[in-house]
Amino acid sequence: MKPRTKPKLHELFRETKPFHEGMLRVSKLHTIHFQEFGNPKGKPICFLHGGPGGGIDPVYHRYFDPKVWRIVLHSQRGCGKSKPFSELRENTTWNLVADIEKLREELGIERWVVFGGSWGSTLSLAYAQTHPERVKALVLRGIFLLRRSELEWFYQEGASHLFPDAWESYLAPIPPRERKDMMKAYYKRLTSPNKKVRTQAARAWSIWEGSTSKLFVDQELVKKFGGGKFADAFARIEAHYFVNKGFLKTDDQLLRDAQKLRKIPAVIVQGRYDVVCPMRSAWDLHRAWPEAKLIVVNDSGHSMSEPGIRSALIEETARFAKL
Ligand code: STX
Repeated sequence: MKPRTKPKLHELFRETKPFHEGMLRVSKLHTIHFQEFGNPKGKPICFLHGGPGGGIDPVYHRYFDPKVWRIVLHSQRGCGKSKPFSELRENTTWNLVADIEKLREELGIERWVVFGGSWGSTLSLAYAQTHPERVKALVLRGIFLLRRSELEWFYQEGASHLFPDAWESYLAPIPPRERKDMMKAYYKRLTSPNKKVRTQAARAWSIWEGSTSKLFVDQELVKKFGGGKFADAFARIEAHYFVNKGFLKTDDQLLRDAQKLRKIPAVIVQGRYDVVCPMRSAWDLHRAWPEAKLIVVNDSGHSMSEPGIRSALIEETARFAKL
């Protein structure tokens, strides 16, 4: 781990309009929405959003210099403008990995840098471990390996000790007798035919994550997470992936398969006070894959918008522009 003696602050790049946008049919059921920003002749970079179920946001392209990069974003199955919205059928990690390949081929891109935080880091690892020859470099933030211990920390007990106030609202929709397995109890409600039950559960689940994502609670973020439409896909898709153990073969699959990545240049950006995806996972990944440079941002939590995280991501991504 390299100590960051004097971290520099970097501002986001200016907002630009996409030069290409479309819908790509990836199965009989699913069509995904994608956008391309920046320089059509630039270096391709694939942005993988979080959740799963978070969708793309207008701020995401602003982490990349539009003169240098051809920035490709898409909303994964069931979220953002992808259709059908909030759909859980045919929605697994390996479906999403296959979709990334379909999008790459559709756009005529040979190899690209892959950038992902939180669930985006999980999906980046799964993609790069399946198609290492397609990945020039990896920029990973807020590492999430989807291990049982990580899920329990955030959804069952752990983070509850740091945010007992927000935790009360997360517990509220679940009766005490069902609280032994919160993910299961939430999944049941999130897939309920009763719309009121589903909406109430989606809001509470999403607000819990929105309340804990930053070092200082950001009411705007909490509001966004509690918004009806966003919350529905975010909560349902997350809970679906988590009760299904991320569709991984073993608990430590993504960590063990890190050895497949050892020739790929990589950087891990991790907030020291990340409560959603605690640093333990970034550390374990760095131990399994010492070639990946670990940057610990000492004054940050989970969100990519934290000034220290944003700055490190901008600085480190720029280094990969020569590849
Ligand atoms: N989920 C963490 C995650 O991937 C356990 C995540 N948290 N917030 C987000 O993603 C968005 C900012 C994309 C909504």
